[in-house]
Amino acid sequence: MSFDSEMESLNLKSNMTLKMVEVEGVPFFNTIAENWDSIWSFKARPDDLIICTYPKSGTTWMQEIVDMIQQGGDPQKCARAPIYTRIPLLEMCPPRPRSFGFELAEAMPSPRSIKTHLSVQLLPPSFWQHNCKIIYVARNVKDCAVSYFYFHLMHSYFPEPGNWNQFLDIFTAGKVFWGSWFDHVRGWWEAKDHHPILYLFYEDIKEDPVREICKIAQFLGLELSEQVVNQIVQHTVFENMKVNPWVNYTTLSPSIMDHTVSPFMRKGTVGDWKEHFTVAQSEWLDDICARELEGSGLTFRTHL
Ligand code: PPS
Repeated sequence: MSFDSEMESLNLKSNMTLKMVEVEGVPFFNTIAENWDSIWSFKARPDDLIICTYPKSGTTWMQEIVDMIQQGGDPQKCARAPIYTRIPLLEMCPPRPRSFGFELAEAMPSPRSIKTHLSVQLLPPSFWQHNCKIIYVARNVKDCAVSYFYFHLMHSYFPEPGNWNQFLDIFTAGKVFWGSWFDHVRGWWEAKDHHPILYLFYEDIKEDPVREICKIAQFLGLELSEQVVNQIVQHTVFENMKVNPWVNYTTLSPSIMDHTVSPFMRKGTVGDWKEHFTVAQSEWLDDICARELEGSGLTFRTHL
């Protein structure tokens, strides 16, 4: 089946479903492709902080951790706006009248934190020119795929994912929005040798949030007391984020995200993939992963 006919076979869920158009070989929402010149020419500032991930890798978790660190562990200050306004997704171009991510970012006072899912070669050059700090979070491919599958079901901009087997094929081939997981995690891993990039793993944060929060604070040049670290851990633990409207996306219209189909804060665990993968699918993806990441030194944990 050709790429185009495969895409057509992904049924449009509603009149809000966005089309898939490639930018430099990476599939995006058509609205992102149409506004690519504005995204690519985005003007960074030297004190910008980028939070970068492949979709469904713990972005929102990292956004709230970073904001809590910057607000000295005060949850009231983090309740000033929903997470997607406090730390906008740079390349997001939702249907009007909603603002585009780069417009929100342009209007923000410094210092700004900005979210992106762009792969390394597509990050606007101004961020490299200004040597902006970047926090990258990677999550193992199996849990990431499962989380992305459910996100397709509940988010109206995404097409119907088909059944799990069909989605896994498309995901593994990189024919999903924001492209190949393998290229993404590997590209950013290699970039960290030349730029100020703190490369973190979802599984590590889950295992020892205190350790990882201290790493982040150090990277940001901030000192936190033990008490503040513990407040941040408590505030950002999955069970609390799940019921926090400032981070759980329930403030978006249900016509965009339908949490009754699958909540944004779904499981928040390492190893949920075991409920979805057959043994054959798991071994198949292990082989692809080993091949795609060969020689990079990059390894992932799929259980704790
Ligand atoms: S997005 O849409 O790409 O920005 O999504 P993203 O935030 O990257 O990923 C969503 C998944 O992260 C889980 N999540 C968390 N896990 C552990 N702890 C906390 N605090 C937390 N917050 C969000 C969320 O539940 C999604 O994963 P799944 O596996 O679907 O539950």
